[in-house]
Amino acid sequence: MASEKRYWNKEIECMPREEMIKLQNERLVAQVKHVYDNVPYYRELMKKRGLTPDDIRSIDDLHKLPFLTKADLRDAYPYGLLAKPLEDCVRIQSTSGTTGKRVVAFYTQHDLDLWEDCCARAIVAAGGSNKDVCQVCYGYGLFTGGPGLNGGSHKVGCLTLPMSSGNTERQIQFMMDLGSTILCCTPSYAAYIGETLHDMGYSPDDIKLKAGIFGAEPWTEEMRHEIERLLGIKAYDIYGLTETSGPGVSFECEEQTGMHINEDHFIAEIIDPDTGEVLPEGSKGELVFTSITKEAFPLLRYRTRDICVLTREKCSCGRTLVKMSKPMGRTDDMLIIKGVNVFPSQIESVLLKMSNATPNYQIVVDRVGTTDTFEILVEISDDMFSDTVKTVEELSKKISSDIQSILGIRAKIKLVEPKSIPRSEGKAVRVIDKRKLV
Ligand code: DLL
Repeated sequence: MASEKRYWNKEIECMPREEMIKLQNERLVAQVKHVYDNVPYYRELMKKRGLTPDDIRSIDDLHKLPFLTKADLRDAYPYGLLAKPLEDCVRIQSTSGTTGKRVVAFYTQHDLDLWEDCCARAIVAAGGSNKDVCQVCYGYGLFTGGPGLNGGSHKVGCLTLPMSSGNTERQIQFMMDLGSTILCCTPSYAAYIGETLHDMGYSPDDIKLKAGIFGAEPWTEEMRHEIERLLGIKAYDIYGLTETSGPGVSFECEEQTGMHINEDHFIAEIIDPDTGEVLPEGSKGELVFTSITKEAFPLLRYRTRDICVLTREKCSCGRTLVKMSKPMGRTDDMLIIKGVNVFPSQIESVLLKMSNATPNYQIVVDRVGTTDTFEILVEISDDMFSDTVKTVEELSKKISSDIQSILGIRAKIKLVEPKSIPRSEGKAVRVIDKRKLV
């Protein structure tokens, strides 16, 4: 199965480079005109730069356009960036942000269709077909995860289980009764489902799952291996954000070395987050997307704040679509502790290398006087829990020294009982920052 070539839309996914550029040029020119004519907010941004749609003739002119940021989306909330009359819009989705104004994205029927098509590509790349039973445990509702994968699964013709998240034992029961073969959820929830399966006395041999499509939060290669082991599946990454429709902006193929971006819908750039300068292929920087097919909520040069690398190296799957690395952090959720930049994924990689620690952790940052405190709660495994104090102390020291060697700062490690860190049914809460830095 793994070596089979699997495409939802082979013509697009394997399109020769020159043809893709031609398609992108045509779509970009039309999209800039559409936005200029219909979105006064963006028209003003362009005017400030002395630009009209005639100045954008191909993707070589893309760099001339102003960036759009989350602050713009908040400014224009709720209808200010809408590019179609309300009567043409059929859906909204929204970010999970709990502070300030939410980001609201709008869809015409055409937009929903394209979005679901992108998700269908991801499902097929993970081995899905109309013979599959696809269990969708991303949240449904305003969050894009459930509706996006649900729509993609329908398109592919899978028998779709719209479970949403939560009630994990019932998830497993359904998985067994209905013979689910594909699981879609956040990686942290996938790991939790895997743990619960084992706690219920089952093994991967008792279920029919073969693949999982996991995204919406950062996860490491080590976490992938752990999920693959717990559930006996191949775990595929999927990326997207509400602003660009939701999941399916990019997806992993069987090579599992980065996510192919659906370039017929999104033009990707990597920029220096400080200067805004476009960086050459292979550089690490902030990912910027221009959506060239969306009707209701098209975004030109939208700054995602996700840090990653793009590569056009030939992929053994045959797809010619550019690949993005896993996001390596964000320009905004990066923690600065004692002056050092800390990405939670760095801590996760350390923990996953320890046989007696679990990937369930929580970073607690606080400030006493002017000094930051940095504590990491780490759940130990069941086996370790019954071990001697000495072995537990040794594990704590090992984690502490590995973290210090990676980050250059000391963290206080607090080993806690198995299952004592609250589990998440959506995105895991990895960081508790009590410093009130803003
Ligand atoms: O998380 C959309 C989504 C749903 C993607 C289901 C994949 C699967 P938002 O809630 O708007 O949308 O959050 C978007 O989540 O900018 C990234 O920082 C992060 N993110 C999304 N996918 C991944 C991933 C959805 N595969 C923000 N790896 C993005 C790492 C991811 N981070």
